[in-house]
Amino acid sequence: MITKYTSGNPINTEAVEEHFDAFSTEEFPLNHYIKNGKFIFEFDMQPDDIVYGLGEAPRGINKRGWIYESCCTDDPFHTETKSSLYAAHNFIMLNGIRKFGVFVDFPARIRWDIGYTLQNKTTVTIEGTDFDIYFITGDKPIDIVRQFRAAIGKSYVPPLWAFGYQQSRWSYHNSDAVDRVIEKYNEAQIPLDCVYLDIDYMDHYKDFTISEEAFPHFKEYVSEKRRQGIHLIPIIDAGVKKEDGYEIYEEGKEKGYFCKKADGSDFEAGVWPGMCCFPDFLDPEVREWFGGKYKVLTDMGIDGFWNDMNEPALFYSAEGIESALEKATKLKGENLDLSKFFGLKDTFAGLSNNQNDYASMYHNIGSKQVNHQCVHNIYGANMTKAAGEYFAKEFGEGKILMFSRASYIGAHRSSGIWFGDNHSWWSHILLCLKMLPSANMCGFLYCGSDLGGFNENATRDLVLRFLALGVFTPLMRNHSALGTRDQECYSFENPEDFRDIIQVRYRLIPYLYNAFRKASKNNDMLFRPLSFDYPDDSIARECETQLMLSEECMIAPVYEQNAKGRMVYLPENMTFLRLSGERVKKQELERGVHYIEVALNEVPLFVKKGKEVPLVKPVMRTAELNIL
Ligand code: MIG
Repeated sequence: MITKYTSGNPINTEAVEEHFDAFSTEEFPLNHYIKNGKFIFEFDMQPDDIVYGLGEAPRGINKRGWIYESCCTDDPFHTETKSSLYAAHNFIMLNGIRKFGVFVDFPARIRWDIGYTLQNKTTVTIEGTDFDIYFITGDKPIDIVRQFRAAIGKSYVPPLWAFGYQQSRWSYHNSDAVDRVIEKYNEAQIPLDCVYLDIDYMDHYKDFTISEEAFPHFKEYVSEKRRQGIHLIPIIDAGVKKEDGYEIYEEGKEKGYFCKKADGSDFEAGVWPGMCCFPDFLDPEVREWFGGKYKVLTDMGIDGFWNDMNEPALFYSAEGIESALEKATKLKGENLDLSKFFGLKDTFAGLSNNQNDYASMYHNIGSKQVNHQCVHNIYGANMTKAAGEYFAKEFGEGKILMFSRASYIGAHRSSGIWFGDNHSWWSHILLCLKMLPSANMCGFLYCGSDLGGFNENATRDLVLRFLALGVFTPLMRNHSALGTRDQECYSFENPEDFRDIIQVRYRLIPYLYNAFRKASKNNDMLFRPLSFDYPDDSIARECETQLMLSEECMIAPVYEQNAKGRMVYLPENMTFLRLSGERVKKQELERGVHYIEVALNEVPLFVKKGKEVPLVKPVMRTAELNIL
């Protein structure tokens, strides 16, 4: 059962679709109080209780033992000591003798102290008093998730080809570079469906423009690639370059579509193109305008997008630079002692994503000026909604691939997400695994990490192991940062090993796509923690390195370097499959702990007794799969 409680005058985030009559928060069943204008609620936990939730967030599947913050943040260091990533997914669930879920529908900051200050207490601080809060009860965790998911509406389903293997890098600078990627994949006979265009395809990083020099005759080029079975997926950034004569900027300025400063002038901050203005996506008219701009690219045959920098990321503001330079000038010629030196360093480092800049940005909501900090966490979601609304109107559901970096619950209806700028670290294989079920609880089914890791240099074995997990993630994309070691499969010795892994993906696509659609239709999770399925099994309850996949499978990727395999726990008897290219090795394993060997070119998969997973012949493009 779901009960809604309303406090004050909440901003409508459109996260929840279903209608509920609201009660006053005075009746909210968890202990709560208001302090310094913040609404605080808390609950006790038994030592063995699990707390799930928060979607795309650092640390474990069990969120206990840390403070998290809902605050969409462009932070490329996903270390375990961070409190936020790019998303605000305000849903948590207690699983113990008591079971309940809580969704806090509030677009500004929330602090989740889940057993950090006091081991057995969760304290949630909502930074305001205007919000809706939903309290969800059920017998089992999955019941709670299904009810919540039914309330927030069906998850986005991408086209089938979005389940193909995708290659990205910041950046393939021109059409020759893109052609080379496709050729190399063809040469190595490694399947591929998409190649990504990062910011350099644009003319001076201006949204909805194409650099003529880098991609001459873009429309013809796109259709030529399509004839080769390849979809090109361009990036769209939230900031619009401030430049006289640039149509989008001129229109936005004239119609007053950009976020404002307190004095009514356009808010500006520096991002890739230099000074930018930021469309006020919270205004439906602005969404319609900006969403319609995607037509520039869909008219050229583009049918997939990734929306970036929409937390929004702000590198600097003119005011910030000015005061930093002033500070630096004052220090000129001085003996910089420790505090002065580090103060100076911090001043410059602190220019990006600075709270003072967010605080000077305003939105227009129903003709009221609302400070950005009050709605920060729905900005990116509304950028994505702008595009989603346009695509749905123009093409119908499920035709366009789209995923976003920033998100809020509700955006799961129109788009997927990717988990942003991770690192080529072994620990980030597990971070990806742990975010999958958490994101699924919040409605985000189409998701995945930058396979092989975005920042820093990857090793061959890391990319292979990462891909072996990526075989199962709906978004299977290898992406890496400018300046890092080449990370395409053919860049390493023995590309056949990579082919073996990626072919397994193509063998599984009909199964995975079907499981995905079922999960969307039934408000189900594609990935579940083992504790969902084996509630009385204490080892399963603790397991954070394996997941249940749909109704049939369990996955357990190898996540350590130089390991020939890993320990795995089977909560019941299962068939262990080692899949590699078209080869399948089968082994029956009993319930219990096993050491399994997995070669670098193998994908481990566990199938429950009495269940079947169909495998098809691998192909080079999803279009050859002959399904649907
Ligand atoms: O500040 O467009 O997360 O995937 O390659 C970096 C360049 C901006 C961040 C994205 C990343 C992308 C990169 N972008």
